[in-house]
Parts: sequence; structure tokens; C-alpha cells
Amino acid sequence: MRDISKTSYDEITPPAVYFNRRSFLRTGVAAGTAIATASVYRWFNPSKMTDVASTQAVEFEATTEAEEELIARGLRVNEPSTSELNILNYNNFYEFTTQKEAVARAAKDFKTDGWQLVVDGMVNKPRSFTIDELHAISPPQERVYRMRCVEAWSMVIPWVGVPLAHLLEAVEPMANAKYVAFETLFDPVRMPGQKTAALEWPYIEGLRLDEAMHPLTFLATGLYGKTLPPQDGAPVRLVVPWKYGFKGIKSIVRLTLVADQPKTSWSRYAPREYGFYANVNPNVDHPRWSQATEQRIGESGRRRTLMFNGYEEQVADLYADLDLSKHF
Ligand SMILES: Nc1nc2c(c(=O)[nH]1)N[C@H]1C(S)=C(S)[C@@H](COP(=O)(O)O)O[C@H]1N2
Ligand SMILES: [Mo]
Repeated sequence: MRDISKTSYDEITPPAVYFNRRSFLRTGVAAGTAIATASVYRWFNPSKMTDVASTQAVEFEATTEAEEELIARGLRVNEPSTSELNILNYNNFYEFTTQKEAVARAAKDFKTDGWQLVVDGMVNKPRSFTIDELHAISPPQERVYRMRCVEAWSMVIPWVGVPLAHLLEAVEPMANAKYVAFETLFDPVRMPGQKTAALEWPYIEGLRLDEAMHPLTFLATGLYGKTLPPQDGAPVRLVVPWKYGFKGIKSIVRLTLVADQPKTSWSRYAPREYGFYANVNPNVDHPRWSQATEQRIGESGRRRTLMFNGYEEQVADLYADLDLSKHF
């Protein structure tokens, strides 16, 4: 397996750079790579944030060579971010409701105090992580990624979080571990949608280990410089920007390293419609609709969907042996 997880992405993305440049942080943070844990809590303190909730997309234009570099590596999209208001009010999260515009309200009282993320299976050092412990092994960074739902709508989302590779390195996967299985919390009291048969619960997802170790693969614990809100998968959710949105499992309680390809919620629900890989591909239509174009939320008109959602240069090598006309 090609080891692309050790590239120096982190060194070129000191959080101070983008948090300082952006207007929604009033307080500056320590510059450079020496990021004290204390400053993490400052970024995550909503009272220190200016309110950016509006329907206006947030423009971004690279002004420095460092920013050009982030764009070239796929860590930041040079397209306007979708407004915070839209990101917070147009969601898929069936544990609460299947109505996208109603998720925010249905999830607003979801409490995540004392959350534990268990990492087990084929690892040398199984353990669980609180969100603070996750931030301690890898200081939060920002990633501005396209998000393309299989339903043919899309957003650009400024996430905050940690590369999944850093978590996996900490638990030391065994040589025969080949996949990572993910699981959402199962608690029908706190997640009333789980009292319905909308899906089989808990929601489960999976990645091949090399996909999981890819430097773009991300565990988000925040967005727009704030703690991740319930409707977007608090306190920690997966983000795999070159795959359809359903791979981005929310409110994760468990990661298990396994030898065989794990089951996933949507392929279990409709195997003919949703595959394990689910790589964004404008040339392979969903059985019931075209995937050639998409509706960017907040825009009029449609955009052409990009191969691997615009991350082809970064991820195509992972699929050299895969027939891309079949694995959607
Ligand atoms: N646990 C869980 N994770 C989930 C879902 C869900 O219903 N339950 N929906 C998925 C789908 S279909 C999409 S498009 C994205 C939506 O993420 P967002 O609401 O933060 O934009 O979350 C994904 N993760
Ligand atoms: Mo989706």
C-alpha cells in the first residue's frame, strides 16, 4: 500500500493562518506550528466568534502562495463557501427526521457531553477518545471541501477537524487490517428517528484502509470555526470529499479495523442504487436520475458534476484497479 499519509500537509496548514485571515474570529491565535491546546478552546468558543449566519455565500480568493498550495492539494476549494445558514438548515440525518429542512429543529437538543469514540478491532492499541483527546493527538485544522450528495445537490463546507490518518496512526492498525467500519450512536431516545424504519439502525459505513489513510479523509468536529452542531453530526463525523455525501457518517461512536469489506447502511438498504465505493462520478448515473449535474445550494442554475467531485488528481491512484463504470 502506498503511504501517502505522511505528506507534510499539516505543516502547510497552520490553523492560525486561515483563522486569522477569516473575519469570523475576533481573537488571534498563536502563529506557526506551535499550537497550544489552550488556543483550540478559544477557536471553539462560540462567544468569541462573529456571527456569519446569512444566506450569502462567503467568497474566497487565494491571495498568497501558501493558499495557492492549499488549493492545489485539495485542502481548500477556490469556490465560494455555502452560507452557514444553508449548511445548518439543509441536512440529511435520518436519526432525527427525513425532512432536510426539519433536521436542525429536531436535533437541536441533542447532547454530546462525555462522548467517547471507541477504536477497536485489528489494532495494536485499542482505546477510546474524548473529543478533547482527539484534538490533543492532532490540533484542529480547517478544510474547505465540496460536498456532493448522491441526490444531486452540493455545498462547499468549511470544516474544522483532524485527518483520520492521525487517529489511525495512534492506534496502530495491524498488518492484516484492510478496512475501517464506522458506526453512529444507537439511542432511540436521543435520536427519535431510530424509532422508525427509515433505515436499519445504527447507521454504518466503511472505507478501505488506504482510503481511510488518505490525507484528504477527515474527521470533522467543527464547521465555520465553531463546534460541530447536532444537525451536521456532532460531535464527530466523517468527511470524504471525493465520495457521495452518505459516506460521511455522523455522530460516530465506534471505528473498527477489520479484514473484510464491511456492510454499509445505504448499500444494505438498496444495493442496486448505492455501492460501497460511492465515488462521485458524473458518468455513472443513479438508476433513477442523472449524476451529470448538481444543484449547488444557494446558487441558481446547475453545475456540472466533477469526476471524484473535483479531487481526481489527489485520489485517482487509489482506484487504478477498479472499473469506474461499475463501482458507483
Ligand atoms: N448517521 C448518519 N449519517 C449521515 C446521514 C444520516 O442520515 N445518518 N446522512 C448522510 C447523507 S445522505 C448526507 S448527504 C450527509 C449530509 O451531511 P450534512 O447534513 O452535514 O450536509 O450526511 C450523511 N451522514
Ligand atoms: Mo446524501
